[in-house]
Amino acid sequence: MLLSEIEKIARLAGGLFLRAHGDKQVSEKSGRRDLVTRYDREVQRYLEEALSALLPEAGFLGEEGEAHSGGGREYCFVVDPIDGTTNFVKNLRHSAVSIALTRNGESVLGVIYNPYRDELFRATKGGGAFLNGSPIHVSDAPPEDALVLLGMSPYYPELTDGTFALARRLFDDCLDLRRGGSAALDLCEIAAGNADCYFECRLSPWDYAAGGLIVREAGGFASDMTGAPLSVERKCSVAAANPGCYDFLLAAARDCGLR
Ligand code: LIP
Repeated sequence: MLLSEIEKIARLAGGLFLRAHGDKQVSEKSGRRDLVTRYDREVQRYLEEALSALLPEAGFLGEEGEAHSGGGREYCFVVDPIDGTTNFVKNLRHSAVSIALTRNGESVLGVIYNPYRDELFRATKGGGAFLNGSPIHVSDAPPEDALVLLGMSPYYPELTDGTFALARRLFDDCLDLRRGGSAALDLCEIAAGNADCYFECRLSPWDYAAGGLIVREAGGFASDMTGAPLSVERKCSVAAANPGCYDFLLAAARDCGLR
C-alpha cells in the first residue's frame, strides 16, 4: 500500500513539471551550471507535504533545501524533485522525479518517474525491479559490447579531467558513450538492460538513492567507484553496471585515479 501511494505521488509530481508553462524563474545555486527553477521548488514542496503525510515518522532530505528535516530518524525520504534540471530548463524533455525511502541509511524503496515517457521505475529491497509493473533485469553484455552512460559532474570542475580520462578509456574499450543529463534515468536504463555501465565522479544522495536500489534489484551492481556502498550521508562517486562489466568499470576508474 505504501509503495502504490508513493507511485501515485511520483506521478502527480511529474505532472507538475510536465505541464510547466510561463517563466521557469531559473536561478543559480553553487555556480553557473547548478541551476534551479520555481518548478524544482514547487515539486519539492508538494513531495515533502505528500510524503510526510503518508509516513509522518520519516525524515525528509531533498535537493532544493539544505534543511534535513528529521535527521537521525529510522526512516527518511531522499528526494530529487526534478533530476535533470538543466534538461528541464532547456526543454530537452529528459528529466525525472526520484523518491527513495531509506531505513537506517539504506535504501529500501525506490521510485523514479519520467513523465515525458510515462515510465515509472520502482524497486523494494529484496522485491525485484519493475518498469510500469513489468520485471526488468540488467543486460549480460561484456565490456567490449557495453554502451556506457556517464555524467560530467559539472558542478565540480576539479573532476573534469578525471571524467574525460575515464570516458576516453571506456570509449576505447567499449561500444560507445552516451550522456543523458539525468543520473536517475541513467541508472534506470542500466536496470532495464538498455545500457550496460554508468559512472559519474560525484553526485548527491538524492541523485542515486532510488536508482542505485533499482539497479541492484535488477541484478546489477551500484556502488561508489571503490566498490563501497552508496552513501545517503554524503556525496560520492557512482559506478553501476551489469555483473559482466562491473569489475572492469571499477578497474578502469582505479586506473584513472578516481574513487
Ligand atoms: C543532475 C544529475 C546529473 C549530473 C548533474 C546533476 P540535478 O541532477 O542527474 O547526472 O551530471 O550534475 O547532478 O541537479 O539535475 O537534479
